[in-house]
Amino acid sequence: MKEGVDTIFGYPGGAVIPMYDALYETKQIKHILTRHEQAAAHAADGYARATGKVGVCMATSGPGATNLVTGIATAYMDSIPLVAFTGQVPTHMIGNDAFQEANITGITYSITKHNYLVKNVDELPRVLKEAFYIAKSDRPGPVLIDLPKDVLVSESTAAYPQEVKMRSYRPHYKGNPRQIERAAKLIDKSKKPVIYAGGGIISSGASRELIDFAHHSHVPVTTTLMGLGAFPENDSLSLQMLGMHGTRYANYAVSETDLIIAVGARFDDRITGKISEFAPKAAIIHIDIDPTTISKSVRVDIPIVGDAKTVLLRLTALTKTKKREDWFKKINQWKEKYPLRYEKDGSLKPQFVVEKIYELTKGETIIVTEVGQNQMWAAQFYCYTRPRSFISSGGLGTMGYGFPAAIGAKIGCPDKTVFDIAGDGSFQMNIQELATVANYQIPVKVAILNNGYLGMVRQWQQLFHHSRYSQVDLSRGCPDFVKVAQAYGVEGIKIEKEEEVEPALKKAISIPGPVIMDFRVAREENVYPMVPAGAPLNEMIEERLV
Ligand SMILES: Cc1ncc(C[n+]2csc(CCOP(=O)(O)OP(=O)(O)O)c2C)c(N)n1
Repeated sequence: MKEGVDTIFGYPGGAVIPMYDALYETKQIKHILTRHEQAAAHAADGYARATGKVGVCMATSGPGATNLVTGIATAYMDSIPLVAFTGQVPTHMIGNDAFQEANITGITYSITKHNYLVKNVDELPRVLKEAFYIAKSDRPGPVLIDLPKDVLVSESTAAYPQEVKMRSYRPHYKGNPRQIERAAKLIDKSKKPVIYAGGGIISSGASRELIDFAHHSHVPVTTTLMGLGAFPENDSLSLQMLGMHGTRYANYAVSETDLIIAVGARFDDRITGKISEFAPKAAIIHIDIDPTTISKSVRVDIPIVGDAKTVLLRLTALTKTKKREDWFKKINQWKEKYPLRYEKDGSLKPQFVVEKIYELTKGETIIVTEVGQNQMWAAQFYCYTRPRSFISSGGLGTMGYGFPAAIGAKIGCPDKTVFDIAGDGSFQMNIQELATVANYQIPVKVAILNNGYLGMVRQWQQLFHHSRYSQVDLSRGCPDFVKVAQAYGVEGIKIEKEEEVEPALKKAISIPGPVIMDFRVAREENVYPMVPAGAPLNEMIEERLV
């Protein structure tokens, strides 16, 4: 309560009964009982991404704790602020292979920003204060607090600290002024600059500053998957997403640019393509709050360790206004020649479904995705204009993330329409959460782009393994999703033709409760453009070329 927590997503068990006992009478904190601990972690993560607050989840010792692991790793890879509470066997039994004992601090060592095993109840107030501070400050991330049962039932008079005192943890927010001046000079000199913006813009709350800087200095902006929404995609300066399934014009611009201004992005391999040929003509300015990301995979000319918001404000003040007409002429030619597109052949295309969702939901909507082709189509064919409007597992690529994360997003933002754009494979990974949406009547709208395949894997097998479709056909054994939804008391709609899409979506939006939509889409549709793994960014393949 002292940290402003209003919701905990969790699942009880023996070791955390004292925590659940305390929750029994608490009115200030709502507990959402998921049907799997993995879903509790993803829901807390979705809540954090949608609201900007710290997400909180809780599980019992042993299997409860290990079930959180995928969710914690997902949050870690995408720098999402999370505090995970786990129960632990009593302190005197730790190390004895006690019933439901797992060394969860050891297991999560490499996927948490920090973790604690609390052995004395008097440490608890300090640990709690630190955990929330560490989770949300600097480069955010998950923090785990392991609580042995005897500690949970002990009493303490230790006061809750007013502030955090940690000598070894001092985030740098301002950025080195001399480096910022050098960067400004380079930007003024550049003829063909590109801003490459990542999720750091969103966690720093720096969208406004990014828009102002880009317009002031007249620089085109491409974002990563994590950065979608950080810069409005309907802005004339937007190149939309870059990388493996980015737009042709973003990838061409990055391959041609003489200056990359990377902000809150980490040069992930899905962005750079063949690293030795990434942005071959460019100098690189890298602005990031985390010094360990700098020059990690790509050589950087001007590193600036600092908060995106603060540094962008300074850069706007220090740079001149420019036109860069030739550069934009070229970019606009690419945009005209190579728009995102798909073949319309009368069948129900997944891209069409995403376009329709956009048409009907622009505005106060949050799009959450699963992983695979559905995720890429959701990224490509919906136009994101606001931060925190696109929620997806980027770094870890966790199938099963979307549905529970959508639950968390909706709990955090009850006034927004929340869609989970899903694949049939991913949805089945946390399908049990139908019980959670039914129980609390959480009005999440799930649009399953049902191709009966593990579509993204099938696409790779088709393109790079001579169409040898090995273990990707989900059509046999696929349940009737409408009937499954109905079995949980949730509304289900099946859509098989283009003309049914709009009425179905309108109906789903108008229904006050949760809805599952089963879109039977063209089975072998592929995501294009595509940079094959290990190829340079400007070597994209498209349908008509393969
Ligand atoms: C937990 C997990 N297991 C395996 C994978 C590997 N993987 C990536 S995409 C994909 C296929 C996803 O299929 P589906 O959810 O049906 O979506 P589609 O690609 O068809 O849209 C798989 C298996 C993964 N990302 N996550």
